[in-house]
Amino acid sequence: MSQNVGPSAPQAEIAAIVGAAHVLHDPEVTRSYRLDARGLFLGDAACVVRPGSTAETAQVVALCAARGWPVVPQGGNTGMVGGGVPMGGAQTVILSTERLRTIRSVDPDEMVAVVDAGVTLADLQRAAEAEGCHFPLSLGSQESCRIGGNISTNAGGIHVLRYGNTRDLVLGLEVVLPDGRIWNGLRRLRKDNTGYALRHLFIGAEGTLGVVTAAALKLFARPGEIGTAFVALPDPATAVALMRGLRQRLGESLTAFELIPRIALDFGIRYIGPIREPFARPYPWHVLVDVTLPEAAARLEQALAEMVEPLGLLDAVIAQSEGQRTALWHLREIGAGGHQHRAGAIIKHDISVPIGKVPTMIARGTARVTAELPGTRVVAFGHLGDGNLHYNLVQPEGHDPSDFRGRTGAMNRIIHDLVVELGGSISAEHGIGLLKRDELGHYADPVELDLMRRIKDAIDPAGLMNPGKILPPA
Ligand code: FAD
Ligand code: 2HG
Ligand code: ZN
Repeated sequence: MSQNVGPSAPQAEIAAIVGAAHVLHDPEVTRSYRLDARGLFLGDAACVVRPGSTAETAQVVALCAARGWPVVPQGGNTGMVGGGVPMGGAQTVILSTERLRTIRSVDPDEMVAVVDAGVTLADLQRAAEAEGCHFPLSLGSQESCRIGGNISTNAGGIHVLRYGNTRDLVLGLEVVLPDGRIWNGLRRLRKDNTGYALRHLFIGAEGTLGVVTAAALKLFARPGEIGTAFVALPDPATAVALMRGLRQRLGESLTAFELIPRIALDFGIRYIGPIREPFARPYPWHVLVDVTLPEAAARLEQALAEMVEPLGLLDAVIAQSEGQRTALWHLREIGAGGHQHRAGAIIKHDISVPIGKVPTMIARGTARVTAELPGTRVVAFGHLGDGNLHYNLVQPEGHDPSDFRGRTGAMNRIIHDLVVELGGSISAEHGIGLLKRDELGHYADPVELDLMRRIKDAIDPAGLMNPGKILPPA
């Protein structure tokens, strides 16, 4: 990386705005900001700036606009698609929101929280709890990811089934635009039909249209009694039938419905450590279910008992205490994708299909990728309740990792073609960033891509805001 230290280097002028202590430019120090969470991309940047307020953020962005320096907004840098990696060259300024950490208000009457973009998701959850409320967004990365990042990726997680995506939780935004102006759209209204809903442009924009500096977010009543079950199943089709059966019996009380195959648990056991097995023998598929309603555990047990025979459920455990709930959710954590790369090279997909097509997606996708390369291990897990699978492909045992990585394009084509065939999406919750930019170019409807480019040009005509992300070069 080139170290940019001349008098006109970005860090010198930016330090005059935020103070030298809040501008990092030693390449060793900035490395963790220039490298994405998966270690796939390492970018180049002049400095990392950490403004302490919206006003400072606006001044920094205005200066960058005047000088022609690209700006890359960054929150917790936990994104899965390289969206926060600087790709604009050596003059790029990474704008970290880590000092924008004020919880401006939590109002239990309005059920609205107004927070700075750099507040971590877990801190917001705790602040809501402290006022007797609930902020339902829940992700494995919640101690590190920040609200501005959640909004900019339209993050999903385990509670979308009941509460929706981040998009559904945002009432208003404050955004520093690429020219440095502040758009104060920090409304807290449940009803507001005054023209285009501009906030939705910035939600999921992955930092390409401006820097989100604050948000007004919906809060909910604290969930009452939660019932949790871990159910063993012969196949994914039974999981889909189980969800329908639970809905019919327990209405809208389903809050989580996560699919966990045995292979995901086996990777967890191998790389994280032994677990207390919930069943006497291994089963091929499981779902982890949460329902929120009075007498939750008893009603969940009753509903499952009614379905054991007709659906052919293999076994089930129902948590009888908070400790047992935590133990069951630990199975989801160890079944997640964070350590699967330790088995060798991994090609990840984050796809969604209509829920009824999930069994076909798993069966047909597995047949096609193993025909392409026998022994490829498919780890399809995740948010089945939303039709969202993390369709991770782990290299065959003993295979050359670089050969497997070299097949990324071919494997992407197989999985994403199938997704499109089934009416799904090639990015369900992680976004496009850099990793899936060319896939978007391949699959997006040309009219949709054209509209996206026009929006980008209208809001960021100089193309300085997170260049190189989402939109493939024209
Ligand atoms: P960053 O990684 O810093 O940035 C992500 C993108 O948003 C970048 O393009 C960046 O430029 C932009 N951005 C960040 N802040 C701003 C801002 N203030 N204004 C404008 N643009 C901004 N994701 C899910 O959806 N569901 C999951 O269940 C889930 N689980 C995860 C589990 C683990 C263990 C990990 C490591 C990640 C997981 N993720 C999940 C992915 C990730 O945590 C989310 O995408 C999260 O929303 C990113 O937030 P962040 O603050 O880390 O954003
Ligand atoms: C999850 O749901 C995350 O656990 C991460 O979205 C998925 O690591 C993955 O593949
Ligand atoms: Zn996920």
